[in-house]
Amino acid sequence: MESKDFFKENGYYISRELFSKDEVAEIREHFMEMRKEGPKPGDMGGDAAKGDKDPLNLFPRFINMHKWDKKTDRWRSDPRLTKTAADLVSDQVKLCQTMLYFKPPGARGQGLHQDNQYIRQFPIIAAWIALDRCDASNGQMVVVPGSNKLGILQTEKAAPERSFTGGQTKMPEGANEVGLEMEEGDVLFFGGFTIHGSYPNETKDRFRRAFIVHYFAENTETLKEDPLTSMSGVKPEKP
Ligand SMILES: O=C(O)CCC(=O)C(=O)O
Repeated sequence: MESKDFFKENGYYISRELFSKDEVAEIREHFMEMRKEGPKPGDMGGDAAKGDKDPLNLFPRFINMHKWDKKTDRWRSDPRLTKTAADLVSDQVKLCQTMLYFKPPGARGQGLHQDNQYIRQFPIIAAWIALDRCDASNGQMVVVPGSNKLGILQTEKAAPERSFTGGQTKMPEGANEVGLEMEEGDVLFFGGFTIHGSYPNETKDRFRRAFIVHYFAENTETLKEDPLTSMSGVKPEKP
């Protein structure tokens, strides 16, 4: 099946080996060095009350690094990402946000959700670049194929021992979760209505790092704020 048809049907598409091992190593090392520099604007993930028992306190997620990091600013507009994203949404794309998930050994995942439960403009599309091999043991990405056709869904609280974010999608009946095995340099593209997320990294020694760029289509529509379908309406459970 053509990439575009696959994306339309399933809500995601993996472009294998889009980045070389050397490129991935450069991106990975750049962000590991940057993490050592200390706190950055928008850091998120750890539970401060747990101290060094929560690995995400040492490796919180970066967000919008392009605002203060020149390399991110360059990488986010790599034509391999923007052209594929534009082709899949059948429109030009423009930047929405950049993120870097470190997901160290023992880290919690992120409750399954639709990105449009956070970002209220659509269409959006994510390019999720694997910086490590990802499989079930280190908390690979999980998607619900076909959920892209369901529109915006209801939210609910996520389990704090499994998810570093407070909310998740209320799973529709019959939803079939599929774990995606990826190698470093593979890129997963997924749309804003596609249910996706990840479970904890159960390994003792393998990171599951990802560099993520979200794009808006050039032409978007707005979803009204609605406490039932928006993550801002979810009051997280205390861990
Ligand atoms: O990397 C993950 O575990 C989740 C990422 C995600 O939800 C996203 O990029 O929108």
